[in-house]
Amino acid sequence: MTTQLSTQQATAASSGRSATEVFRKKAKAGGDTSTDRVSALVSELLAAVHGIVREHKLTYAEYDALKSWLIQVGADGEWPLFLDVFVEHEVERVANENRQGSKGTIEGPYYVPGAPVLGSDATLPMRDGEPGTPLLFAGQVRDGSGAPIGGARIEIWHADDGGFYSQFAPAIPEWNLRGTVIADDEGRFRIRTIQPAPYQIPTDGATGKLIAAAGWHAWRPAHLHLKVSAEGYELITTQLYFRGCEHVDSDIASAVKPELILDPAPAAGGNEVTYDFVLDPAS
Ligand code: MBD
Ligand code: FE
Repeated sequence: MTTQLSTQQATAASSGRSATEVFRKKAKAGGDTSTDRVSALVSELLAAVHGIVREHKLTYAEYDALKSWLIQVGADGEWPLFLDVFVEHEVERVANENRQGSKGTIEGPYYVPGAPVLGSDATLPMRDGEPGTPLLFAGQVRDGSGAPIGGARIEIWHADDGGFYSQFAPAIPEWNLRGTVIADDEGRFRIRTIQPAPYQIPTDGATGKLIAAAGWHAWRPAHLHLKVSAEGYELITTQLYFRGCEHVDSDIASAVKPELILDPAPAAGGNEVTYDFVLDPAS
């Protein structure tokens, strides 16, 4: 259960500001996009907008509402959240369409590099009496021929039993439910954690207000985030979901794929599930 205090304090402004700061640290503006490509991409985006204006006879009141909303997305620090929820899934599909190994999906706004390094038989950092159903998540990392990849890195991060991420909601220890697990010589890992709760887009920020105005729901199904990597292989960014869990068929971020749904089995003292990763050779 989440306390009333942390529910009230996990505001759009607190999570959005952190997500914007984290993104600025990793992003290099500009990249290597040529002038021609910038011109083509921006022209087509604007032409699509103009087409919608004509087709729906957009009013000045609606145009002003759009302007206010765009200004508010920035003020709330919600560009990472908005874009990762509504756009990243298509970028990920295109980027990984030729992948042979395990499926990936979107990264989302709440990854932080540098989580504590743990051995192959790991318990994620968590608070005394961390609420939630215990989960043992185990598996093996292999290449396309089935050979184990010893020493593979499994970075894992996920929300707590209230749906909150450490570093993006107040009063949670810095690396809570985040770790960098190093697989053993046979590529195997065992990770003890708790099952995350579904994630609700903050209702007090620009993204949540848009969702409410459109009459949509604001939920992502419960999920584990992972980055799996090894020297000489392509890194996979992925998420795993839980069969039968709420919103698994209606993710607001459109990031669920059938291959990414786990079937945990009840065991003594919690749930257990296995999942193996297959990495492509580095290109
Ligand atoms: C999340 O937890 C998430 O994973 C994504 C993609 C967007 C918003 C919140
Ligand atoms: Fe998430």
